[in-house]
Amino acid sequence: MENRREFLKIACVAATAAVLPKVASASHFAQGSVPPDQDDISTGGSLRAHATARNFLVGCAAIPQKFSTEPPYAGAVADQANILVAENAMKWAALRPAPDRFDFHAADELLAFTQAHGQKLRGHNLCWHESIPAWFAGTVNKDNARQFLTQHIQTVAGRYAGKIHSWDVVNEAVDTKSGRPDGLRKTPWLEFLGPSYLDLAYHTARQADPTALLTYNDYGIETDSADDAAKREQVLRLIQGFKKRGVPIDAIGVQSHLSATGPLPGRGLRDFVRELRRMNLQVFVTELDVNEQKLEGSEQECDAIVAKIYKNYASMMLAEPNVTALLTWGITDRYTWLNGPKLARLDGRPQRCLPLDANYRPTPVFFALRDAIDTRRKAT
Ligand code: 9MR
Repeated sequence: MENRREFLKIACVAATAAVLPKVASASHFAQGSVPPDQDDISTGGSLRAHATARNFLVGCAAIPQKFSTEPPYAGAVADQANILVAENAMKWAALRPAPDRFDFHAADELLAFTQAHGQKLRGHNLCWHESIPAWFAGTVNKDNARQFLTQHIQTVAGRYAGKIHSWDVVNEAVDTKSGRPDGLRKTPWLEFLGPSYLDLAYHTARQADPTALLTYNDYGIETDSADDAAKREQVLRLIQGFKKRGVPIDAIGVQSHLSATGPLPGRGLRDFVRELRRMNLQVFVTELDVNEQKLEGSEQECDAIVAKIYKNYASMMLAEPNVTALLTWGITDRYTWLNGPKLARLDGRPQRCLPLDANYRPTPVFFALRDAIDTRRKAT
């Protein structure tokens, strides 16, 4: 195993050097030092190096199955991130092939990768209404739901205890359109266990891994639209309830799936982040990307608009001291859910929504993000 890892490490660096002539390998900056002219990418300057020099966490969602089959992918993920999260490998659907069986293969591979490359790892997620295995519907019910939820959290969070930066314990539990006064989403967990399933999940996670930062992660809370403002309010109420009841919560994940043609984040989110700071909570930008599906214009024009949204958004968030991590939902346009069947651009061009394009070359998003990271004060 050790040899394989060593080989992978070397292969990754070599592949990256070959494919990414403009972006230097993170190994050049292993000590966190940044080259003198950070704007000259021909002399290096990965997102990782810039973030590390500022004690900031930058990273992306990763697909561990690609590490061994696609060295440039592994190289990019190693070079650009000091924190990773599994795009899918730690979800119930991936970990639970059968009610009585766990499969940690891909999740373990991701952990090994982060350890080999000196990166942190986020856990995503322990409790969600999506990505549930097919057997769930016919197996989990009112009588055994508590047992299933606690056993899952104990087993998964327990297995990785001490090795995870933060766990998205519950994902997307709020739905202001559910018609419920408490704004909770109607999910199987709510149906079987009532609202207390949330407290149960967080208490169980804390017990299973006392060192991971316990996070509540949600979307639709970013912009100044009335819908997003209402959902922020509801999330805040949920978190205030946690605090009041002594439920362990350390951070909020703001997913940040933005739209180039929709409302944009602004003062509402900034005030929300500040309110969370007063409550002693960290904030992570957990799944940043910009959907340009309906954006008209040439590739260059669209790139510029998308990059500007990244720059403004990341700069706004990084100006808040309790925002301590930013992850994009993928590293390369080659693998993004936004190029999936329902979200592809209407004109048939691929979306260019991530720091590296489909051939692992830096896009304007890369530079926008790096500039935003540079607005954070350097660690001394
Ligand atoms: O990008 C993920 C996609 O590959 C999966 O099919 C999908 C369902 O598990 O989840 C996507 O990631 C979602 C994340 O887990 C939670 N927030 C929204 C993300 C995009 O849908």
